[in-house]
Amino acid sequence: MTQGEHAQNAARGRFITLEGGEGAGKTSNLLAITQRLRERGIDHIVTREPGGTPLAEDIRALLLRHHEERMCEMTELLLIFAARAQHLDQVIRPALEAGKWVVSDRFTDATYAYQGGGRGLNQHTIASLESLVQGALRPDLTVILDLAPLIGLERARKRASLDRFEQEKLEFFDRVRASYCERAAAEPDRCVLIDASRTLEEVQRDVLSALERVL
Ligand code: T5A
Repeated sequence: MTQGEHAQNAARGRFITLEGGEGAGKTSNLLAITQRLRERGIDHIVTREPGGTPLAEDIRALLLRHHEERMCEMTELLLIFAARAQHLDQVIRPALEAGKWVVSDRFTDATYAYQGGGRGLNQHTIASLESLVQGALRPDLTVILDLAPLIGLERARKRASLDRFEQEKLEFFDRVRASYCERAAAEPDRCVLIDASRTLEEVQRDVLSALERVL
């Protein structure tokens, strides 16, 4: 790396993502992260996927809504990456380049878990789109909340009516979970797997300890 690239890298904000199955507690734990960043005086933005910009939120609505026509797996995958391209262009890259930290509720690990593990799409296809849309950009830290799907879906069910993904069969979510665990094991420097079946306080304590890796 040249001196200029070192300086550019040092000035760039950090990119943190939260992942996990349905109702694993991403949104609840995101609050703990942003509170800690505020306490440390770190300028940051909070965003989510699919979504994060008005156009990408429209794509999110299309993805989560029930349709009479079956959405084929490839359409779903391309819509997710279309939303991501918009999100990266409008929100994530500009923030990181301005030195802000970005905390995102889900990112591409969700695509590997849901479209790869859950839907059974080829990992190489996902990896090609990841390179095409993101270039070399990857999160600096990914916190994966691990929870038995039955518990997560029960939590999600209590909170709101179930969307198109949440109505999948339990086996789908078992594959999603297994895929997240595989990713955590394959990339231990970036990913931290946290047992989300405990109390929110216990989970938050581990999430904040994982955050120390990048602080
Ligand atoms: N998707 C997304 C893909 O298929 N591919 C992709 O590439 C991407 C990016 C929407 C869907 O999109 C799919 C996956 C999703 O199905 P979403 O809205 O982020 O993504 O996903 P959801 O899992 O639906 O988000 P939820 O808001 O339902 O779940 P969270 O954020 O994980 O959970 P949270 O914090 O809202 O908590 C749920 C409930 O549990 C309680 C909370 O108070 C809340 O009521 N709770 C706890 N209760 C007890 N103990 C704890 N430790 C608790 N933690 C939270």
